[in-house]
Amino acid sequence: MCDAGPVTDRQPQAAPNRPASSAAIARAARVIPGGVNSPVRAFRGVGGDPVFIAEASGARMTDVDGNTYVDLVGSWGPLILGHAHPDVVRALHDAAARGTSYGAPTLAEVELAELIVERTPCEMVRLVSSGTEATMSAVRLARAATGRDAIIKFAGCYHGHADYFLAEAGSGVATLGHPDSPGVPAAAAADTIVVPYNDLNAVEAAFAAHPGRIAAIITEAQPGNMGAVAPLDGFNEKLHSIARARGALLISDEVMTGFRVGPGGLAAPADLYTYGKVMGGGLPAAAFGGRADLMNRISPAGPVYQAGTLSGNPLAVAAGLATLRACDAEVYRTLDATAAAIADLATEALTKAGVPHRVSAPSNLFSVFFTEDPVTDFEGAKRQDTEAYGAFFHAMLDHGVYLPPSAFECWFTSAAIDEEALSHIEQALQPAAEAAAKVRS
Ligand code: KE4
Repeated sequence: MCDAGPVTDRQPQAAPNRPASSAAIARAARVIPGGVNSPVRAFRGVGGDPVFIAEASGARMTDVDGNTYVDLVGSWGPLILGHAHPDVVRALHDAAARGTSYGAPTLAEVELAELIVERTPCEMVRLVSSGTEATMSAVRLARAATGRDAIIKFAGCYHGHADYFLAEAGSGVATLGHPDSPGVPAAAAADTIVVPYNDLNAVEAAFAAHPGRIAAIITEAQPGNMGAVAPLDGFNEKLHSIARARGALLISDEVMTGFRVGPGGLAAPADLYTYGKVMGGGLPAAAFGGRADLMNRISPAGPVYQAGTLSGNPLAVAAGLATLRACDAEVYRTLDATAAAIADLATEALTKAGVPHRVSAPSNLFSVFFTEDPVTDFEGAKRQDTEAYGAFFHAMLDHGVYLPPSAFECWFTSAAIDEEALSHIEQALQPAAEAAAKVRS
C-alpha cells in the first residue's frame, strides 16, 4: 500500500448526471459515424454514452456538464505532462503567431528529428502525422528493403488501421491472415501472418512455413492494446535474432511506449522503430526511423515513396519539442511512482471487495485484468471479465476518475497527477471495486 498522502475533505461525487453529453452524442451521431472520430471513444467496450470534454488542465478534464475527472487516459498517451502544460501552450502560441504550416522544411522539424535520434536507437527518422502512417511506412520500407511481401504480427497487438494490420489469425498458427474488418481486401490480409504474442515457436513456425517470403516482424515493444502485457524475458531480443537469421527485419512499434516508459522508450534492439503520441504533445505528430542504410531508401533520398502534407507541421513540432524537452528525470520518476501507487491502490480496493483481478504493470504503462490468471497473450486477455470492468469503469467515472473505456487498453499516468489527485483516485476505487463485485455476484 503506498502512502497516498493526506485524505482531502473532497468527497467522491455522487453519480453526476450528464444531460449535455447525452444531447451531444445524439447530435454528433447525426453527422459523424457513432458520434466519434475514433471508435474507442464511444464507450462501446463499457456501455453507456461517452462524456464530451469541454476543457482540461493538469491532471483533470471537465465535461460539458461541468463534471471534472482525474484523467488516466491522457488522450491515449500524448499528455504525459498533463493537460495545457504552460511550456506547451506557450510554444504553440509562439509557433501559431509565425504561421501554422508552410509545406516547406523548417529548422524546428530538424531539431525534433535530432532529438529523437539522440534519445532513441534511430540513426535517421521521417516525421509523419499519425502512428498508423508511421507503422504502414515502416512496413513498406521493410518490404522494399527485403523484396518480400509477408509480415508477421501478433494477435492483440494494434499498429493502426492500415489494411494489412486489420487481419486476424488464420486457422493454423502459421497460416496467412484474413480480414477482420469489412473493406479489407482478402489479398491485403493474405500477406499478414498473425501469431500468438510471447510465442517464439509460432514465429519460427511461420518462417518455416513461408521460407523467403517474410519481410518483417512487427511488434509492440510492450503491448498495450490488449491491456498491458509484458514481453517474456528476452522476447524482443530473440525476435530480432530470429528476424536477422531469416533475412527479415524487426519493426518495434513504440507509438505507445516511446518517450513514455523512459526518455527513449523501451529501445529494444530492432531494425526500424515507430513513434507517436508523446512526441506530439497532443498534436498530430509521429515518426518512423532506424538504421540509416534503410531510411536512406525513403524518397527523395531513395525510391520508396512516402509523403504527407502536414508531416513535420510547425505547431505539432513545437508541441512535441516542448513536451520532450520538459520530460526530464523527475518526470519519469513521477510517472513510475504514480503508476505504482495507483496499481497498489487498485489491488488493495479490488482485493478488499473480493474481486478476482490481476494488475499487469511491466512499466508505468499498466492495466488491471479482471481475471486471476496470468495474462501473457491475447487469449489470456480475452478471458477477463469485461462486464465487471464495465461496472468498475462507470463507478470510477461517476466518482470523478476517467479510465480507458475498454478493458483492452492501458491506464496512462501523467506528471500532473499529484497527491490530491491520487487521494481522489483512492477514494473512488473502493465504491468502484464494490460495483465490480456486485456484477460478479
Ligand atoms: P494512430 O494512428 O491512432 O495515431 O496510432 C496507431 C497506433 C500504432 N501503434 C500503437 C502501438 C498504438 O497504440 C496505436 C494507437 N493506439 C490507440 C490506443 N490504444 C489509439 C486510440 C484510438 O484509436 O483512438
